[in-house]
Amino acid sequence: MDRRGFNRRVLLGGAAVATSLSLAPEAARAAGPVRTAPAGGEVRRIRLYAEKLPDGQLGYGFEKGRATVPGPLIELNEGDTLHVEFENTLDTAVSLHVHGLDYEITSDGTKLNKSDVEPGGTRVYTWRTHLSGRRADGTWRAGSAGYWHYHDHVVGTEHGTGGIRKGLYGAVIVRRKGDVLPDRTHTVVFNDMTINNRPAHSGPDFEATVGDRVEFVMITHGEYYHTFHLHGHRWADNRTGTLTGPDDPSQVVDNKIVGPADSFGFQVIAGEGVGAGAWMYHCHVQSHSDMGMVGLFLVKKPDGTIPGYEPHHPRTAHVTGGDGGSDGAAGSDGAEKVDGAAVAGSADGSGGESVAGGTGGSHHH
Ligand SMILES: [Cu+2]
Repeated sequence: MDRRGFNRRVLLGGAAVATSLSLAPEAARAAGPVRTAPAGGEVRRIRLYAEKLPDGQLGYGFEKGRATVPGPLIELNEGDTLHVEFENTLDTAVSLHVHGLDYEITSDGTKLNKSDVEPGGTRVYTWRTHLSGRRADGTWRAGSAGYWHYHDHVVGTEHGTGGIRKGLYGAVIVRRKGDVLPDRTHTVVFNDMTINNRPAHSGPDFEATVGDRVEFVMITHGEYYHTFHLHGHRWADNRTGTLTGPDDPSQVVDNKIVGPADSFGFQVIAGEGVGAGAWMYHCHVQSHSDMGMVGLFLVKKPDGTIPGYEPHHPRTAHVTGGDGGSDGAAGSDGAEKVDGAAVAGSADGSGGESVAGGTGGSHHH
């Protein structure tokens, strides 16, 4: 059963109990069994397109005409191999370069070794992942699990400066067997002075209901250093963002400094211990937040309301046309599952439509 559906059922059945507690009701809601990542080892194949968007930005998408900024989320399990059948629909050469995963030089995605793709051309990029283990010399080799990302390395300059600036980037998550799976995942990219290439002061905003297990992948690109801060929620500064036990020495933070090409991720229980609300997230470099590097984590009560939140807040009045959010609702925020549970597409911040099908991430406007 869909975990979201399961949660809702638990919530409805247990509402009387939950509201009789002085503790936040979400505690009861989050207490259900968690889903965890399976062992990897599969070989998967997806298509990916580089496209020009109507507003002049550039994006990656799983289907023609469906490109988004950020590009779709790609999820793997440690041990998986992914063949990306990549097509360039642009009028300029473009590429696909990934961080953190294993690839041969022919899948590097750079001009240097001619692993880019000319206009109209195609190329298969192959990414592999591996489990952690001991080398023959006794030293420890890290596994591939982590919050990683992909981007163009060709447009504009030999480093893809122009492509990244215009939106050619996306998140990759490699999970280890047993990692807790979220109800949904959002990609947040601080790119120069924007979030997900959106206009200043226009989010993206992300919706959740109290008790949802929400995952954020945070990536930084461009020219500047930023600090990512989320109100009302904290995470562990380690691989998963989650403590492994009471003695886990990881620092618990609600703010993290990030620079170009950094990436990290974490999961929170929406509103845990603090309840529903329009929780800000923003760059905490003061001038950057003042210039509009701010979005909202809209945590709703089970009845759909958000205390103290005016959906037509002037903050969203800056949004004009095309990319959604002008009604105060979150941008398209589903981490829709396609191809089984392996690859998820998200259209965070683009206001694009959701990919249909699958069992995860039901859209809930
Ligand atoms: Cu900043």
